[in-house]
Amino acid sequence: ACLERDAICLTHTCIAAMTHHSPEFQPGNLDAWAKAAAKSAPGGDVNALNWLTPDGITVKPLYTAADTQNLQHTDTLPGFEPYLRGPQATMYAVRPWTIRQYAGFSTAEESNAFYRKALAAGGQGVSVAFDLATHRGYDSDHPRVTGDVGKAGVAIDSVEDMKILFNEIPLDKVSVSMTMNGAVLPVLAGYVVAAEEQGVSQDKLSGTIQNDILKEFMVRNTYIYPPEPSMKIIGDIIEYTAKNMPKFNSISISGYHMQEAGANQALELAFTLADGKEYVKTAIAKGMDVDDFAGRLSFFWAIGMNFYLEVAKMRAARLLWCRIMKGFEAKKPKSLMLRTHCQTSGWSLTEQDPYNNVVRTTIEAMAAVFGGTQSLHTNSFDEAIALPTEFSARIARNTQLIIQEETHITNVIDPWAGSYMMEKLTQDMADAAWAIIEEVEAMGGMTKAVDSGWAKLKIEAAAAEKQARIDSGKDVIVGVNKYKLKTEDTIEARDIDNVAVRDSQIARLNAIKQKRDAAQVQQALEAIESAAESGTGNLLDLCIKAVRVRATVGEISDAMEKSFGRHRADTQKVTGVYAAAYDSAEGWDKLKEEIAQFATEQGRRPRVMISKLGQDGHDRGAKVVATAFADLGFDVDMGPLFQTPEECARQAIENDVHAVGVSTLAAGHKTLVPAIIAELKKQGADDIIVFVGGVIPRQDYDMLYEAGVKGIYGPGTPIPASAKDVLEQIKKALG
Ligand code: MLC
Ligand code: 5AD
Repeated sequence: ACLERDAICLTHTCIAAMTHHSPEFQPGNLDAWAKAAAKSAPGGDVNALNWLTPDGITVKPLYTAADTQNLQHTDTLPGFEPYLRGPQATMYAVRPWTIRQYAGFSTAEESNAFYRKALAAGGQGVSVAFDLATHRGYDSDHPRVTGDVGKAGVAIDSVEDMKILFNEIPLDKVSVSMTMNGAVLPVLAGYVVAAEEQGVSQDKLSGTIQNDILKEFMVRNTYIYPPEPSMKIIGDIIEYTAKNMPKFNSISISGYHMQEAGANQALELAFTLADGKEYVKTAIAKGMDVDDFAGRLSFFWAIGMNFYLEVAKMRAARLLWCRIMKGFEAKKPKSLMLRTHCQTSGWSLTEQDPYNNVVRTTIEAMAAVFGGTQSLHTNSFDEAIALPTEFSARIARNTQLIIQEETHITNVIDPWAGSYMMEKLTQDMADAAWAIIEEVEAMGGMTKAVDSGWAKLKIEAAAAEKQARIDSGKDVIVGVNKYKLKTEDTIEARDIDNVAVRDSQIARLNAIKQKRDAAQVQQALEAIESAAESGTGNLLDLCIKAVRVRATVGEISDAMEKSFGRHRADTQKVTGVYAAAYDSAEGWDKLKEEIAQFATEQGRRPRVMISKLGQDGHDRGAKVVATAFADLGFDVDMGPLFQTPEECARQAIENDVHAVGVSTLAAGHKTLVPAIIAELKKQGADDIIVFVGGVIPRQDYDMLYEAGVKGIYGPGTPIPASAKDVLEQIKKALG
């Protein structure tokens, strides 16, 4: 009788009651429910209510005890193997996660002031964002980084900058995360020496260095050296920290950037754990005992809008890592438990109607917390526009404080446990990821999967599919492809005076170079160079010595580059994926026809070069645009990463393109875009038009148009719309 009433009846209590009392509703006998549900299901088919996720997992409208009958993990406890329910026995009931907001911009002084204010206002840990020049091992005076210094993070050239960065932040008490992968040695060394000069010894330092190079080759792209020497560096860091810095996490194995680049949750989970396996193998190959270092390996997930799957992913991650580490014969509990940081998804946030982002971030933060994170960054609502202002950073931080201190969510450990759905999805997610891990294993491990470009292409294909689903309205984003505002208010955005930062950094660099003992610096750099060459000696140890005598980030990086070389990536791109997933033929076919017609009239297809300028390695957008434009019929060249405006102009001219499209996500546009236009002119090709896409505050549009830009396509622009506009602009330029 109960089942003939409405859906509200199907609450957990009701189902539980029915399971006990109603013979027609045994877990094994769902026919009665299916019949009742079919009455209101589309086409009378309950299966039509299933959702097949991008991970290939079927999420059903109803889960019952039948779904959890054969699961093995369901009666485990937190703080015990396989740690699925959390690494600590008490979790947040005793100590909530660390509120650790990632931040850094312009100078060390400004960033230090920001950290201190944040700590005073409820922040609990520090997390440093470095500028792209630092990431890539260039001092601020290097000609390749003119547009990047101080932009996407703080500029650090030497230990003097580091000392200012951590001024009055007691490094024996406050744990510090540093997101650094390329120039990981000089930066970690700088932190160690800054602490030393603050009176804090290495054994007291607690924190985390990202130090995860494999994902850089796949997605984040702030590598310096080729894979092999990069892995050697990681081995040296694990070795040194295990010996001298027992409280310091030697690595933060990151899936975050994979999801940001387009990966679904199963891919993110699988590739990240597979990366973890490679690092374990690297350290073991150095002769280390697994239990001497594994307890300080940590992880990092992105948490997007796919609420249930994100919670399931985090639970599955702990289950699988325990399984993997047992495979390495790890014995200590700390070696078997996966501890993680999470960051809400930047990609999920929109430029349009930006206060909606507060809501999105709250939902994502809840998923991270229900998933049992150890540390969390919540993004600011102006994410898709610029780096956070004081105001937006406060709201982001308060989102976590409110969850911690107002909701009582922290009182219960792993509260989703026992949910039929959550337990089943946890298993489904674990199975989906494990299948990918086995596929990677069959290829010879993640280093091989990365080297061959396979892993990167898998993520790029997922990104192109996702974009096509959004552009054709299948995936809804409120305020972007549905419920759009007629007019958008502009909001205040942080602006960084890149020229002033660069000038002050150069002045400080020059002062340091005058004061230091040049012979000592030379000697220390030579020691690094010869260790890099011979493969003997611990590079972190040598870098710490060099930093003490005031060698700079750029000099130390150069010393190693001499024998390691600088990595150059192939630019492969996927094809056909966007078109296949784009589900709205109307405008698409018409545009394809127009492009074909252009080719007939002009004797060749419209040719565009998609470019990344400066040190900005975020290439998801560029790759998605390139593949979609190609699917539409454009002839597309993909410029290599890290071009200078001059190199980009030269390549555009050599390839005889009609247009250059600059993709910019790291705030370098005000310097780099006018520079490419000037270079094209200088090299006699001002007939090549320039358009720009990416994260660009509205406030900057006018100056870009005045500089000669023909089109600006912010986040959320459907690709067919930008493609049509580019085609029109090319036609106009051709007269
Ligand atoms: C915690 N503790 C408990 C407890 N909860 N003890 C008893 N009972 C409980 N319930 C103990 C822990 O064991 C630990 O001690 C100490 O308290 C601190 O807790 P933690 O849980 O380890 O937290 P934390 O120190 O914050 O470390 C979290 C971490 C770490 C392990 C995930 O690696 C970390 O902070 N990562 C942050 C990474 C980050 O911010 N990255 C930013 C990337 S941004 P003990 O002694 O056991 O250690 C980015 C963007 C870009 O990458 O630019 O692309
Ligand atoms: N300060 C604060 N947050 C930053 N992010 C990147 N750089 C900074 C910075 N300097 C955040 C954004 C981005 C993610 C990678 O990290 O949310 O999406």
